[in-house]
Amino acid sequence: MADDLVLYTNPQSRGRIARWMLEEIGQPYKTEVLDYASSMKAPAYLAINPMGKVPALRHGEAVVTETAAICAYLADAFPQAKLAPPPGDRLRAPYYRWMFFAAGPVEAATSNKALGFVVPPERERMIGYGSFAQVMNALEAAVSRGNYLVGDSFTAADVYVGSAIGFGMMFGTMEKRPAFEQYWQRISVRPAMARAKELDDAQTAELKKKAG
Ligand SMILES: N[C@@H](CCC(=O)N[C@@H](CS)C(=O)NCC(=O)O)C(=O)O
Repeated sequence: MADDLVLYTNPQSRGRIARWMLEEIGQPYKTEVLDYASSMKAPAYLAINPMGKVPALRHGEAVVTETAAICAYLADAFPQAKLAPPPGDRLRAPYYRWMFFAAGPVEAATSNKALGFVVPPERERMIGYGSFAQVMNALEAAVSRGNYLVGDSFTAADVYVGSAIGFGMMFGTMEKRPAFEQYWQRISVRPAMARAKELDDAQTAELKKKAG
């Protein structure tokens, strides 16, 4: 149907972030679970995301990939959920700032850390994230400003940046600074987060059962 929302995902992936965002939005959506070894690289899915990666979101005819873009798209497509400052509002500045900061510098710094790659100090100027320590310090200041990243209400930036922090601490790619732990505790109590987790955990169990 014209306005159908479909989430292409795997329950053990960044798709968990997109699902959390969908649960925050509160609109009905369908889920298509893809398998890492097969359907994610099959022509039918490559036509949706040529990267062969999840998550992806279809909204009618529109397709959006990249988890941060999915969160931002949903917040704008469903403004009644009040998960983004309206276009033109000055709060769009911190909203964009932290969303892009997490999708760029944070993602690159934590991935490189996981691979054991350290930027040589003399090359920090040309690397967009500078150093891992600089990224962590900037992020710590951002989450220490108030309860949320943007103004005084929860937004899609908290879903995306918060997930980077929460999952990062869980997988050991993010430092467990007290400010990160306190921020994660504040935002991970959202009922939408609990619903998303329950759905993804159930799907994980189902996949494991199928695999034997
Ligand atoms: N930049 C993408 C990254 C997506 C990504 O790497 N997804 C992983 C799972 S978390 C994946 O689909 N990997 C499968 C593969 O590359 O074969 C985003 O933010 O959505």
